[in-house]
Amino acid sequence: MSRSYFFRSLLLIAVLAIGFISCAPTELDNSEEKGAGVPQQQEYTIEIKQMKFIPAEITVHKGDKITFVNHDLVTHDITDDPGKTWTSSALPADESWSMTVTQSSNYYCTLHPTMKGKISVE
Ligand SMILES: [Cu+2]
Repeated sequence: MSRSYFFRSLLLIAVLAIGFISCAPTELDNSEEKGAGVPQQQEYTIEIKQMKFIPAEITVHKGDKITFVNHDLVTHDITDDPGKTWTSSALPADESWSMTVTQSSNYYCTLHPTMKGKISVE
């Protein structure tokens, strides 16, 4: 084996090794899903059944989406309590309504004020 051939081989191995090392952490990051970048929007469903919001209390992150589905035979609504700063308006049977959460809220149904729920933003 000549001296130059030996060094060329060594160089080739070094290049391959550097390539492998620089690739490896990227693959690790992808598999771990660190969530360090832009937060993903989570989607939640709150079902309205037998005059209740299910679940009645939910904890989400700002920007998450909540879809309310009315499984009852009667019309309900979902309205901020007590300020009424937002509302679904009337939600007939089998209809759904979605909102993007911006802040913690208590809410209720203006048609059946005993129906209450709570959204907490953590
Ligand atoms: Cu109602």
